[in-house]
Amino acid sequence: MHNYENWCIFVPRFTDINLNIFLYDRTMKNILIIGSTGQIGSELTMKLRGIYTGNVVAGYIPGAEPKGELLESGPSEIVDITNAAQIGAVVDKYNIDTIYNLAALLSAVAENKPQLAWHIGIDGLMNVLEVSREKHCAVFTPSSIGSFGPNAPKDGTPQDTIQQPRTMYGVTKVTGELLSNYYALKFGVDTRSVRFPGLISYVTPPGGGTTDYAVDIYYSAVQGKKFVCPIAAGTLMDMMYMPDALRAAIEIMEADPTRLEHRNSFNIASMSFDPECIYQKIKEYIPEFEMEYQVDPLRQGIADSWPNKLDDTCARMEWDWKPEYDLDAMTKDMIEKLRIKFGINK
Ligand code: AKB
Repeated sequence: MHNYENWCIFVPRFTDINLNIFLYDRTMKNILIIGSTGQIGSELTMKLRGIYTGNVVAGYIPGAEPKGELLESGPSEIVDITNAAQIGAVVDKYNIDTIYNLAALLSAVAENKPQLAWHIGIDGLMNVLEVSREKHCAVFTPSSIGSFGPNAPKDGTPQDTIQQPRTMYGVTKVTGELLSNYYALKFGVDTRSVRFPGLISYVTPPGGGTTDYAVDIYYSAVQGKKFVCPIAAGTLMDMMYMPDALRAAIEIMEADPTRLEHRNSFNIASMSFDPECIYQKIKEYIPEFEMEYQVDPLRQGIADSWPNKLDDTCARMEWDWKPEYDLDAMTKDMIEKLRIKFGINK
């Protein structure tokens, strides 16, 4: 069933030659999500399936198979990002026009496996871009606050500034931004991206990120456990609630290309806090909650090299980006949803 609010008139560019006006359905897209069972992918795939009427294909690797609703609500296929032929075959089979490339190792894991991080992040991206060049797909590849290094301005980090990360994660993110821009300029591939902050969600836990503490802290609080924080008090980082992040990923791909002065990648922001601040916020809802610090030198080193807070003015100007959740609204929702998840009545 089509929702006619989503239909729009498409006027071909050369109207003097061909005066036909086509009606086309903006919700008709065939989408492949690479890494569909990860922290972002598991929720983004479901959200895309709720919006688009075409095939929304959940790409996964063996060992990370989709389950439950994710498996049952649409097609899924094995898609290893390091295998270009496999990506191409799935694109052909489902007539894919848009690829969400979510395959990556998060920052702390990437520091321990730098070669694999490059292989997935860059060799994999190259495969996605080549398939997209040949088969005319639009591509979303997330970047991160980790694409900045210690010599970028820490507060109000601008959209366009020095990007010299000292982590392999950051190196792959900056390289990915440049490579994606190159494919847009050189080959006209419709590549777009946002720089995600730490993402917080009650659905699928992250694995191996520097910002993961801001998810883990809610799990401990709701389950009545003392939280051991691996990040030092006073360490500010940008964070975002998953519903805002999912909306950003979809809105940037729907944005009017004639308004975009940037493509890869846009700063987006919604809240910035340190461990003490989120701890105090949770205590407003769970007063008995306790936390102690055992700083992890690897994660702390990475966090110290990242910005405190990004300036997202360009995203606001070029595609009307606007977050909906602040720390208080997120905390309320996280606690409510995790209590339901764990069957805790309060
Ligand atoms: C990580 O901590 O590695 C990620 C990120 C901020 O990109 N969550």
